[in-house]
Parts: sequence; C-alpha cells; structure tokens
Amino acid sequence: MKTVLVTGFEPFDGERVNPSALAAEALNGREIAGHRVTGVVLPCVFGKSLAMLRGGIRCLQPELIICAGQRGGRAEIAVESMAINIVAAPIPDNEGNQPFARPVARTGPLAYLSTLPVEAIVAALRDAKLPAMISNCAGTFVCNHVFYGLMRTLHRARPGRGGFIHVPYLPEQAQRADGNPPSMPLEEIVRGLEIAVETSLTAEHNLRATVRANQ
Ligand code: PCA
Repeated sequence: MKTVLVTGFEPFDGERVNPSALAAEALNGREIAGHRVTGVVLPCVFGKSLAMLRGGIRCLQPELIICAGQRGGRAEIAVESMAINIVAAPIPDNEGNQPFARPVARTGPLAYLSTLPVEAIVAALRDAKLPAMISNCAGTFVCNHVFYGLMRTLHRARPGRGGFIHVPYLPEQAQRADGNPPSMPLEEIVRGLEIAVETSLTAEHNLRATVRANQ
C-alpha cells in the first residue's frame, strides 16, 4: 500500500505536550483513501528535525507529506501557503540553539510554495465545520525551517505533494496565567489533519473560487 507521511513536533518552550505530535501519533497506521499513514514526531531542534524528516522520506518514499506544528494563539487550523528562506528564532529550540537572521539554505530561493491543494483543504475543513484558514507565513522558527527544507527536497529530488499545517493549542494548554488563548480539542485536530490528507490525495484542483466565496 502507498504511504503518506504525517509529522508532528515534540513539545517545546516549556510545554508538556504538542498537539501536532499527539495528532501524528493518533494518525499513525490509519488508512486514508487507500494509503497507509506513517506518523512521526520530529525533535524541535534546527537541523536534526530536517535530517529526521529527510530520513523518513528516503525510507518511506511517501506519496504525500504533511508536516504539522503547534501555533499557539490561533483559533484556526492554518494551512500554510509558503515557506520562506529565513531563520530568526524568537526562542531557543530544544537544544538551546537560537539562530538569527540566517537563510535556511544559503543558495536556495527566497520562498517555496506549498504543493498541497491549500484552498481545497481549507474548503473541506470548513465543510466539516472546523475553523480553518490559509496562512501566508509559517513563522521563522523550527516549523518554517522544516517546511522550507521539505519543499526544497520535493523541488530538487522528488516532485510530489507536500506542505505544512499549523494547529491550535489543546484546551489543557490554554489554561494559562497569561491569558486564555483559543484552543481546539485533539479529536478535531486529528480529524482536521485526516481531512487534509484525504483532500490532498483526492483533490484534482485547488478550489480557489470556493474559498474566496466563503470568506
Ligand atoms: N511549532 C513551532 C516549532 C515546533 C512547533 O510545533 C513553530 O511554529 O515553529
């Protein structure tokens, strides 16, 4: 059976959980649209995360790769449209690295566009009554670094569908001393990523017009 790779990240910035890791673990082994999902948790460390992702791609040869990460403070599942060639870490990664004002790849282009059907995924998520949006910036921390590295690998070595999705905090993470940010139950995050996988495997076109009409 053909494979889909879904990745999440380990907890970072003092959190005890990362919803993207729990969702990748929940999807591991599931069959979606005739494909078997392999869920992998990446370290929240510059360099190592990308090396592990590339190792997974080499070994699994997946048809589709969706990387996910946590973006605290947002209410929506955010389907990222592009990865940018810059690293500017606002906080240290899990090994204390805090690179700043560096390119992800010295000789790479300024940006890569996601090859997921971004608009079609957002439309499918909204049809399923899940809050969803297109995001045009995945930040400048480890998620964007992995997203850029993924798109560079796909661009250079093996064209295919791949991209990045940010997910909100879990309700338990939103009980904080410094406010009450939006959150989403794990079941909805898992369902959202499942819909993203299914849409990416089945959508022939990017439904730009549909999403515009919904906004
Ligand atoms: N979110 C961070 C890194 C790991 C994660 O889940 C980010 O948005 O860069």
